[in-house]
Amino acid sequence: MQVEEILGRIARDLERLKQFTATPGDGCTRLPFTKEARQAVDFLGELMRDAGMEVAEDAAGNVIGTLKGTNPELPCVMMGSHYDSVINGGDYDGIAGVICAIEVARQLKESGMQLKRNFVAVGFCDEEGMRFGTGYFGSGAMLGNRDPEYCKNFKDTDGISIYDAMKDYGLDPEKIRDAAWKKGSIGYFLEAHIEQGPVLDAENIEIGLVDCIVGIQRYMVTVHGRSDHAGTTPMDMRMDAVDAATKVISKIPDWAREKADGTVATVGYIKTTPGGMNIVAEKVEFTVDIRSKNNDNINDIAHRIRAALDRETNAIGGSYEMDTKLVITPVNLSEEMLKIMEESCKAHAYSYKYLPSGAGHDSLEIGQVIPTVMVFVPSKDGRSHCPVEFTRYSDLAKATVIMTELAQDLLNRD
Ligand code: HGY
Ligand code: MN
Ligand code: MN
Repeated sequence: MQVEEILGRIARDLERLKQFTATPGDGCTRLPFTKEARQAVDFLGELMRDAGMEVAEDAAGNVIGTLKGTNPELPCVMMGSHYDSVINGGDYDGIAGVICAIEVARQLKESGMQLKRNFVAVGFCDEEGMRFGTGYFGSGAMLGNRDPEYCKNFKDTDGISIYDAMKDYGLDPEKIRDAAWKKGSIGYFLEAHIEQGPVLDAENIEIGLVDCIVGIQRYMVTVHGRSDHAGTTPMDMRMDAVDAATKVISKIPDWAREKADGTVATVGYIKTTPGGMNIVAEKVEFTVDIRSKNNDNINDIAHRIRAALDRETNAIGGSYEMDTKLVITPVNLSEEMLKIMEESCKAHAYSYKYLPSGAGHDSLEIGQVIPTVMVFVPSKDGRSHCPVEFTRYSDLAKATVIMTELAQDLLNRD
């Protein structure tokens, strides 16, 4: 199969998937357990069936296609990514990796090669955590790390819990544990993904071989003060939640910069209540997202945030909560599988580079317990999580070629 033909099918499928968004004309918004998610899952199921796969949707909302091997009792080779997106995001983040997995299945089928192990292509539900502030829901459920209590604990900004959103979508959250695979039944996990950063594009490199993925901690902080009249309340009588919160928020980026090793920290969401121009704010809610290859750095910044919140809320006579949304440690990916793909790159004369991932992925969750590998393709100007996100179909096709060769190697191991 020529790269051009692979490119054509990837382009056809991704162009169709671009239509499944809640914000047409303003990027991709495909949140979990929504109409757009249902449209994408149904279409992915169709593609998997057309590729000769047995298709199922599991109790977490993942869509799973299986190409049967001769020894299905052997641990499978799984490949996939997520079909959900951020709000007003791009058309390639996650979903391109799901399409690459289905294209690998087509390659395997068309090669006529007898496969010992099952090849499993997966579209994961809610990797982003955009709607409920969490992350890795589908891949976490597949590992047995999600239960009905978890589903009740997290709510979206409309106050709808994962639990209720699943019921509205047609899933039974009480059965979420059914999504878990038996320990040892997944032998290897592969993921193709856009880089979402500037490195490959700036250096004109076609393939990124990802050697590690940063750890992440996410928090929702709520600072409580007291609402008062903005004009008549003297400054030393105020319990201004914005005064306290901003003194903490303004320090967070510098605490990350001080690490000087690629550690990052972001406050992406801030909300004041009641939010009136002439009212001293009684409440501020803000998110924190801390990432590093060095887990001690993440813990240190989280600790410094807590200490600053103690200090600044005491100073106004207020209080705070710092709710943990996600804690996941950094992961090193499989050197053996990376080496096999490095040889493929050389054989096909694809330019390549080893690099870390500053973005989390389903591989971050799965790589904690299963041999995992990721391949990046360039993101134009390094832009992602925005409507201008762009990746060439030809780069996705090249990633598919080397991942098919890796899959063929793994699928025939005893
Ligand atoms: O946030 C991330 O790193 C990824 O895009 N979920
Ligand atoms: Mn992603
Ligand atoms: Mn993303």
